[in-house]
Amino acid sequence: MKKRILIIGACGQIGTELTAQLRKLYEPRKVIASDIREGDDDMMQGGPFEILDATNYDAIQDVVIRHEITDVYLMAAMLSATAEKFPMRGWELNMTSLFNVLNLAKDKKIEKIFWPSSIAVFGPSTPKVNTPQRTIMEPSTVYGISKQTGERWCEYFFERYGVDVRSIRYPGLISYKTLPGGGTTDYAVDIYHKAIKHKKYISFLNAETTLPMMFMDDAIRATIGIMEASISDIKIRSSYNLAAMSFNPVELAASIKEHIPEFEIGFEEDFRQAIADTWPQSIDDSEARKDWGWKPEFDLEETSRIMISNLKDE
Ligand code: AKB
Repeated sequence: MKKRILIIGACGQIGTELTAQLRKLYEPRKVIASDIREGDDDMMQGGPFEILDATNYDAIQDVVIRHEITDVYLMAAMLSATAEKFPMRGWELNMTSLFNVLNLAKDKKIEKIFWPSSIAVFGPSTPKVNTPQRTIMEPSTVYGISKQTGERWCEYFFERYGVDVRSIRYPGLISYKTLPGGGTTDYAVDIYHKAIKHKKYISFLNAETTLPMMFMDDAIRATIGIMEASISDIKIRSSYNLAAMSFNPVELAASIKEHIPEFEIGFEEDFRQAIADTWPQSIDDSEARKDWGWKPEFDLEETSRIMISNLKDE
């Protein structure tokens, strides 16, 4: 098979698991991982690896040509909480990296792009419950603005130049294998680690903050699923809504207590509360289900069971 894959940002929360899964599905020598710094032993020994700065067009082009890359998964990004601290750096990384891969595809150097968007594209004026695919979008965070702008550019490059770019709006992602970095939904991973270590967690989001979330295996399946879907099934070229479950910190704590009865949660809001307050509580993902057969497999109960049993063994 001619397909040769490049993952940019392979050592991050999603990139690590995505790379491992792609190396399982395809010949590992045809799955090239890359990041700004080296990854762990599995990453470095599981297949080819390149040090790559996602904002450097020439460097990406060089890797693409040398490895005869057809498909790029662009996973490098600055997430919501960090981007609020470094707005211009967040904008620069998130936009320049996207333009780099869009332009490579426009110039026919690659065939297909996956680019992640986020529920952060929505804002305070968006309907919060069962947020539709198409609705009011006035994001108020740097990260959200970069993702919404990115969606517009993806659609533009598809309409104007025929670039085959595919995207999903990730909710908060939960995994026991990798840690998130710099997001607002990070609490939903940290809470499991603290529950096991200290039987206590202080949440930086308040008790009422319901957010859309997903277990990582579902997110990886969706990511590879949309890339494998037939081109005619991809009807939306901005980004697809995607959903699995929604919960607030109290509901998450209750599901942890099923396994660790002594577990307690406390609350100390920080600046991330204001970010979370602008995001939807739940997402209508019917278009993804209809167009390319998306269906989540993991709910909160199953997520907690898997998280706790795996983290306990560490
Ligand atoms: C974040 O919290 O910034 C991310 C996201 C929802 O895109 N996890």
